[in-house]
Amino acid sequence: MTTDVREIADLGPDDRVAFFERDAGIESVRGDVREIVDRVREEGDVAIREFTSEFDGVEVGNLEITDECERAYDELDPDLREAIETAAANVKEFHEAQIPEDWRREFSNGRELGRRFRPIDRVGVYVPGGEAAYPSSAIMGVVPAVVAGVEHVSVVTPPADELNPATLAAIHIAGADAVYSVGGAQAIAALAYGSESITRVQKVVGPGNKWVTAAKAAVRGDVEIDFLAGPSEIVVVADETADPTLVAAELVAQAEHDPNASVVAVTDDADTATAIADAVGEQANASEREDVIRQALENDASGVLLARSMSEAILFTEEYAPEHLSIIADDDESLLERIDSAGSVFLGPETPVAAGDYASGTNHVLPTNGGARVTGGLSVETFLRSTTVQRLSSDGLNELGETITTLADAEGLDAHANSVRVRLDRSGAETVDD
Ligand code: HSO
Ligand code: ZN
Repeated sequence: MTTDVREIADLGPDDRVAFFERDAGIESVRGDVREIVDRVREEGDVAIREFTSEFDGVEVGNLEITDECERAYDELDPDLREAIETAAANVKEFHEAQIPEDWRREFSNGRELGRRFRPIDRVGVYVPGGEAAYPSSAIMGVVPAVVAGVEHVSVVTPPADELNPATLAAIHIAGADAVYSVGGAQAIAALAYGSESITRVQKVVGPGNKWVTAAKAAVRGDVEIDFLAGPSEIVVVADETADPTLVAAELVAQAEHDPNASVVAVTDDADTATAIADAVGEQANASEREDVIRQALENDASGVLLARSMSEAILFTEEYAPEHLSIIADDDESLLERIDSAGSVFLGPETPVAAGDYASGTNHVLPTNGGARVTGGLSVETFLRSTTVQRLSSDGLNELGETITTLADAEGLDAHANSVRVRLDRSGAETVDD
């Protein structure tokens, strides 16, 4: 297969929509998902079993498989077990560094304000199964919740005649409290509303296919969710110093995830662009997943793009707001300074996205479809809530009194104003007039 180089300057309005207004592609299943969610909500386990039989072709016995995860761990190949443990340890270490400190300080005389952070009590993590059964995703979803101190972490993962042992072991290593064999929209509904077998949670996180994503959209409001995550995306920003083979390797790696993945290289050097396009074709042809990769490369939001300058390359990237951004260029740090919208950034030629996908410690559950314009990926904060705390001294209240009563009077809320005046009267401070 071959890939063409296109110039950013030549992109038309349709191209810009394709690149910048990507959507999660959940429209086609929205109606069906609504029905599944409603039935699970009303009928609990009965509906869960029925949908599992219909969609997964499995008659599940026990929905809970927590013990199976421990067994899979015990029986797993030691090298694979060690790799999962190393990855989990690095993810734990990086996420521990994110735990915010509670704080309180005096902002002015007698006006002390602060914030405290506490874990959410019960969360649910979706761990994909089937073709996309990734042990790494179990680590990325569960470890930050455990690090945040969540008391009960439930995992749902689709059933199969033969569950992926590495994924089960990873769920165990990551520290989940309860694991259920249910997938798709029915799993999200079960977490959101609870059933006879499945504990209702307060927040649902994790990546999944379009059924899972549409279900997260459907339950949002009744339960918190992280964000809607679609197929993988990458933009590689490269200058003339970049090795085209490495740039192509990054595109092909994310392309192999999904026929709907979006992969882009953007460079200001025409020869580099051509060499990247050639290398992408060669590497795709040599890949075991050539078919998936080819479809991803044909996606309207994929391509090798030639910019007139690195500034134009950065503007494009910023507008794209990719899930992953790799910068392979001489002055990568100063280019990074100009980027605000990217889920996770990988700097330099020795930093493949696969490092973050698996083992360096950063999280790989990241916003796609431009979500990076408004949010980051999973982190410890995803599993925390914050509370503000304050204490005023009588001096502090005296200082603020008039501001409060003036605003309360303006809002016609006399009791609010009075709650201040009774205190000021009692402390013998100067009376605040109406
Ligand atoms: N790149 C994917 C995550 C992943 N990669 C899992 C390999 N396994 C989405 O960020
Ligand atoms: Zn990946």
